[in-house]
Amino acid sequence: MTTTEPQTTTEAYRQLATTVRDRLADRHTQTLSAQRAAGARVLHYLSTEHLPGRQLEQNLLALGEEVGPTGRDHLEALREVEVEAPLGNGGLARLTACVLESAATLDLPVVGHGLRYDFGTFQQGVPAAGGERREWSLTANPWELEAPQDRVTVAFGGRTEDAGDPTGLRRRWVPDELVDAIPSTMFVPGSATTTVNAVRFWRAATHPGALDQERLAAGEYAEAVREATQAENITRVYYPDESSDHGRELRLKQQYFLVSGALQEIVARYREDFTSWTAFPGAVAVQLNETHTTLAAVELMRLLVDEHRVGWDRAWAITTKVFGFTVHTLLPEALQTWPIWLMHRLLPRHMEIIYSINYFFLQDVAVRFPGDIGKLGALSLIQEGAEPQVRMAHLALVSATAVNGVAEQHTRLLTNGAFRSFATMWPQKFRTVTNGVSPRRFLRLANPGLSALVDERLGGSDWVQDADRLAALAPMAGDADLQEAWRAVRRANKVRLQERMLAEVGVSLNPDALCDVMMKRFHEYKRQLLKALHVVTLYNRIRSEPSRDLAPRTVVFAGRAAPGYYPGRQAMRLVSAIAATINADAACEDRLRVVYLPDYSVTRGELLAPAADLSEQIALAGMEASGTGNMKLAMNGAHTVATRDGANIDLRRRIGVDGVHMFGLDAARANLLRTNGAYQPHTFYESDPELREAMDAISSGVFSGGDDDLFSPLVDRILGWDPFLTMADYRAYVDAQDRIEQAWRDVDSWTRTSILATARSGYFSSDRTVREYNNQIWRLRPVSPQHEG
Ligand code: B1H
Repeated sequence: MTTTEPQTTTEAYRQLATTVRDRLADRHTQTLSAQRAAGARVLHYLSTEHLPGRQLEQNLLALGEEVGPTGRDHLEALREVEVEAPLGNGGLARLTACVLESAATLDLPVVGHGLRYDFGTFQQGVPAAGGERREWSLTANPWELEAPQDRVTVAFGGRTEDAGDPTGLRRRWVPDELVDAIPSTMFVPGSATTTVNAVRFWRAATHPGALDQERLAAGEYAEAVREATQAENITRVYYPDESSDHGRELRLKQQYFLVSGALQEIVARYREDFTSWTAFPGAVAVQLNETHTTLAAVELMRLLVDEHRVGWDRAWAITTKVFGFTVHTLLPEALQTWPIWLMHRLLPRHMEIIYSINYFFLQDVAVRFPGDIGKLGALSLIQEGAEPQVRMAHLALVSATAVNGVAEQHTRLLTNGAFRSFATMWPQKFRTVTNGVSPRRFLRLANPGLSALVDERLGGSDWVQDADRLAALAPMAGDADLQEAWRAVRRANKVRLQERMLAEVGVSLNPDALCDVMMKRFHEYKRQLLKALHVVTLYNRIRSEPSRDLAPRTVVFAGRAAPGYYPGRQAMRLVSAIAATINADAACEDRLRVVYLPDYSVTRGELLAPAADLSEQIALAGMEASGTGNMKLAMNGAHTVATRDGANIDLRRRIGVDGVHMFGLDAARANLLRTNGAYQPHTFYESDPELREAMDAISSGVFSGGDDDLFSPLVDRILGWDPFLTMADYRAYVDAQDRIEQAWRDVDSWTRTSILATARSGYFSSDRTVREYNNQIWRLRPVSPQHEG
């Protein structure tokens, strides 16, 4: 690829990116024509969160640009300039990107839709400072192409009125606020195919009619403009804090803004090709990522019934064939509800439609569960109470043709728990599509050393498109030459990590130490605290017995917490305090190092995954829907220490018991203990000296410069209540870690298991995930565009 004489690396990056993007744009146009010519059904994947990661290398790879050794150096520098789009938080957002990339790789007609925030989620490290948002401005992203010609108008507020429909089901909405939505396209090339799909990121813009002409005429220019441009704030900032009414309102506005932009575009495109509505479900499928995009079903009803005068029953028959709904959580608090007063104010017509959907739905419930009044209240789309709410999950369950959990245990817990009655009513609606991760992103790009070794051993790189082929490594796992080469690559990855850590956090690591990685959002249920207690235990052992034979270990924590989530931020603070104390203690040198790595991102994950010897997946059983970090790390050859939770269970079944070290309570026992009133966390503290010493060290100020107030609330909380059973699982966890340490000392056997983890990770490719979505729900036909790149 040729570029004119660039002045700086940043400029060179931008020039190259722009050239690559334009080529992708051409291929995208060809892809769209081919899909259209084939009359293909198109799936629209709606998600409020996206984490596509850095684009340059991935897109060059997709275009088949050969990067020679000098180009590689050059590329290395250019790659580091790229700031990834911070449009999401964690697994859910990254899963979206993996699914979209796999769909393109499989030549499936899939379009992503998201929100084009100006300010993303970058949040700087140690949380005492409160966190920082970093701007990610439109001009700074060379990967997107704005499409102002595709602008649509989104309405809010106002009232509804009679539209002359005798059934009253069609009405007219008279909104009082109009906002324009402008999509930007980011291209999603498939791997080893010319298919280039796209994500549409919707940005709020001033509606031309919104300027108050009278005020302008009166010379009140500033006021008129300020008011009119207010609307642009809808997509200004990612993830407003929901603790205030104002934040909640903005969040709801964002969600509706996204689905309205997407649905208007979908319906308009459909109308270009079809005159009747009969073909709509055959032409369009929509996947709802979590409850955040549920309003899409209501918006489709509004468009059909009010704007296109389709009768209610027919519109409902169409709507209920279009949507798939993916659930990503088990936490009751994550199942969204919206106060009815807020819905009335912002979306009065949608509220009416929800009432009508609920009316008809509850009639079905009454037939299905005759005489069971309790069922009506339990299943209703409206949750009664002092502040009645719309239950978005129920709305999605009623509207969708298929509902899926993201790992087998997850679906089982949902259908036996929160969604039990729905599963009784519609057993055929429920299924599992186990998550996966892209082997391009997380093995090929993240771990070039291991990829080259795998290529060499397998005689080619077909595994990049067909991860099941990694299985051919399994028979070689005992081969001494391969083991040695495997270790050399892994060590080089740790050296790379070591260099970055030294430069960025000033901590020097021992590349021969066991690299123990916990990378994930900070959340109480994920139990960073349990890991912290283990680290403190190791520290106490070194302090009490300096000559003790301990395998050297580096523990890395990486993750972010929502700005308003106090327990998460406290845990981050504790972890960084522990790191500071241990790293400053000469007794720990070369034996124990702890790092809290700030600014967690996809790019950070790509640095950590290839270096991790041990993957921490220790959420309380029954809490983690699936997890995807578990897959990223195992694919790179990490051993896993895990609870019996989410996809850890699948991981153990596929990878084997040597590679996935299980410990602790299972979901049933954990649930019993949490609910039967018998749990007394302090008894564990009293009966386990190592646990007691660890807790005492934290509360007495060992990690807070003698300040015994800083962390004692945290300690008191887990001693008194401990909702995530940290105390109950501590001993099992520490014992598992001790066994892992023994296993680590047997270098050959450890390496063999590491090779087997990679060899058996093919199932966890998002290509398999997307194939399952397609076979079970979307039913798209692949279209391969036959054209020159
Ligand atoms: C997951 C979320 C999530 N589940 C609410 N739910 C959010 C919920 O902005 N919010 O309000 C944001 C994110 N994220 C994760 O999804 C699960 O915890 C993981 O277990 C799972 O692997 C991942 C992808 O399915």
